[in-house]
Amino acid sequence: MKTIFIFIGFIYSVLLAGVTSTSTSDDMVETSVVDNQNAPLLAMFKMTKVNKRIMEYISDALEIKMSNLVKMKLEEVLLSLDIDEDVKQYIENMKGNLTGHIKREIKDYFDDMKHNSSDAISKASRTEEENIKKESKDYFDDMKQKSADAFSEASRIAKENIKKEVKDYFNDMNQKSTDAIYEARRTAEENIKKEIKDYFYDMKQNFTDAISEVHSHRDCSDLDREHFRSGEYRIFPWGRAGFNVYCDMDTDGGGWTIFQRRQDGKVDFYRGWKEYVKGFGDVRKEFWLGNDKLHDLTSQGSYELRVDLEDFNGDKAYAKYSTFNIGDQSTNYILTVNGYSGTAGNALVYHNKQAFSTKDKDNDSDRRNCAENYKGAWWYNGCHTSNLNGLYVGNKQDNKGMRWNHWKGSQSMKTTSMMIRRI
Ligand SMILES: [Ca+2]
Repeated sequence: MKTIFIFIGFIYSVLLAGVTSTSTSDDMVETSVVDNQNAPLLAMFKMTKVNKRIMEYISDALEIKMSNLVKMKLEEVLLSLDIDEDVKQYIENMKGNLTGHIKREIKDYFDDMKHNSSDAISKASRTEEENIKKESKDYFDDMKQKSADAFSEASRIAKENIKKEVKDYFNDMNQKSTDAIYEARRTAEENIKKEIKDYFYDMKQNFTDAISEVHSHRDCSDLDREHFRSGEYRIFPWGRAGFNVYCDMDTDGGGWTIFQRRQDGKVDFYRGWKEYVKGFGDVRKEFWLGNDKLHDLTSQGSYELRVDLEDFNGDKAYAKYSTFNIGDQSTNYILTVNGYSGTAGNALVYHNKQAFSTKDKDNDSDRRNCAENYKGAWWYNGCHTSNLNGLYVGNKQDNKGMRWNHWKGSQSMKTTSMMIRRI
């Protein structure tokens, strides 16, 4: 048993002291051991000589015993170290240190991070700004270019449109001009036609005048009735200085020289002696040719008279006298009329052999001033059965009007004409 303890002591001392073993020779082992009196011993073992059985026994026992011993001894050591407090303290210290360190490190880290970040951000910002600036510039350059292009394109399109509009405008203008020119030309043509017509009419008139002059037409009856139409012509009674008259070349065979016409009341017929002697109005419209002319004309030969009447109902009638003559001024233009025929009745016979009277020269056979009473100028007797130079009173019955008693009584006429033709 004592040997076993020696071995145990030997193993234990090896464990605790870390004693080195040294090989001497062959299988001889020399090692220091401590006995149970704590005396150091030096033991020499010849391992080949240890009984194999002992070796096994020792091995098993050692294993069990060592295991238990180590366990026990470690627990004792751990208990003796008062490990709880120490570890706690250590951990606390470590924790404190670590916390501070970690805090510092974290702060540093974040400071660093922040700094780096700031720098990064700053740098990034600067870069970004640069980039943005550049991009903006590029963008605006691009926009500018695009705008320029767009503007250029717009300008081109606008130009095209303007060109087209101008073209259209000019086409339109051209069309309008053409139309205007056409219209102007048409109007001009019409005017020219009219002017030519008027010109030829005047030429004809002048020609007629010339012919008249050459042939010394004494009145309208001298005009060639096959070649001359109704109109104004110059005649030369007695070969004296001529005057213009209106020739009716249509009615009743034509060749009639008209000396009185009324048609619308535009000319005042209530006039004095001198005017009736000289004549007034327009031979193409309303007029009295004049007593002197009537005398000159009717003294050239034998004349017939035709009186045409129309009332406001459109009724027409005529009175024709195969003898008609007007005396000279010394007779006060005395009327000679005979040989009635026609449809209007003989309303002049009552005035046969009567002098001409005006409001200012009473040559009638009545104690009254017939011209003044009946507002006319006529060969009044006492006073009248016809009054064709009376007032233009319109469609009504009035003895002061243009009446032809034997046809419509006191009804005033709408139109009248008196004309002569040499027989
Ligand atoms: Ca009288």
